[in-house]
Amino acid sequence: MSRIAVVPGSFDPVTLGHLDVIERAANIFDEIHVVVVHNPGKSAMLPIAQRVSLIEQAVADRALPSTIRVTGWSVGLLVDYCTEVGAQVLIKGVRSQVDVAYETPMAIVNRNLAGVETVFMLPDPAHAHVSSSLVRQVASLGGDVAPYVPRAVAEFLEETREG
Ligand code: COD
Repeated sequence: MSRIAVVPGSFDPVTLGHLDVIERAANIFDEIHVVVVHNPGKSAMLPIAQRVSLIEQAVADRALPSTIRVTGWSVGLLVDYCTEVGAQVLIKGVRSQVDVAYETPMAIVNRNLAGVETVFMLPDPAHAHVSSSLVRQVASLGGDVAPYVPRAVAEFLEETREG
């Protein structure tokens, strides 16, 4: 049986921390679905389709495994997507106890809803301080985000600023 894992997130925008988790997950599971979800608790900078496109570009640029697919999901529960594609596992990167506290109730609810297990993955310490919100803030104030994001995102944010 093919083991499919979903790596969900807002990815607004995708960072080197996200990519690190995606790559590690791809080394373990047969297929990875990176799913861009709207988080109602956050006000989005980029439309979902743009976020999907930037992740696709980053995955291609870094020659990550071809078992990685990228898609958006905005029509219901995340576990509905998992059921639709036959994914048994959700993967969440956890940078700190704060992330664990935030993710744990969702993990339990997702297991109760659909039997989907959540695997917590520790990040590369080099990227553990990186977040999309930090990137958005640095970019909006004119700073250099290149150390924190894939090339495609840095170029996109630069073009957007110039435009
Ligand atoms: N290193 C490692 N991991 C990281 C890093 C980093 N530098 N930065 C972020 N991460 C992890 C986060 O901890 C998270 O696991 C994931 O990457 C995505 O992060 P974000 O910030 O892009 O996305 P979030 O936290 O806004 O995404 C939240 C979800 C949309 C995934 C969440 O709200 C969710 O699962 N929603 C599902 C909706 C649903 O079905 N709800 C009902 C049942 S709970």
